Amino acid sequence: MGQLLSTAEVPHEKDEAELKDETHFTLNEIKRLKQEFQKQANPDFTISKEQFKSTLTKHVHCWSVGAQYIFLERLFDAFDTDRNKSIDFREFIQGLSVFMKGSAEEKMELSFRLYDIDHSGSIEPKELINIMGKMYSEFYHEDQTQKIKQAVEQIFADLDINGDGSLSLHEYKLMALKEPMLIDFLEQFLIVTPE
Ligand SMILES: [Ca+2]
Ligand SMILES: [Ca+2]
Repeated sequence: MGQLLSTAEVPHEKDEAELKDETHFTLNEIKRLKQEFQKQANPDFTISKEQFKSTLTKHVHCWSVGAQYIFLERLFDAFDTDRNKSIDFREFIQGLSVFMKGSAEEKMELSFRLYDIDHSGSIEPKELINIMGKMYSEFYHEDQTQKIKQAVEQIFADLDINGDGSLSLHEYKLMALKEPMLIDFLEQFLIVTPE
């Protein structure tokens, strides 16, 4: 798996069938998404961050354009699993499969990656402060920095079980039980409109 599209060419029938097996999409849905992808794609069948944003804007609901921008920036990063700053068709389909149709568990893993800005595999306080700060500044007019820092301190006091100063995926998943608001915070974007 993965090799067939690694050269980022237009996917063939067999790649589409493979993607169907790996994701929650039907073959028809994959073909339709391919057309949508193709409208934006470069000749090597990849899309840049800007192309990604304009492809997904209509699928993402947001209370403000600014929040949508921040969210799509993070989503691009989470979709770009090989971190080459472009999204190939496989990354697109695999990411969308979780985004649009993923199980609660898969969506939680995606939202973990949205917070894990440096791809270290764990969430550090500065990452939470950064994203919550940007999001809240779209929502509130006065400066929330102090409140956010306190909230993040409390989250780490509660959830950083092994005390290493970062949240592992396992610790993050416990947050769903203890601090559902923080998970909902990003997951509210993960509800997408069917076409
Ligand atoms: Ca990539
Ligand atoms: Ca990190």
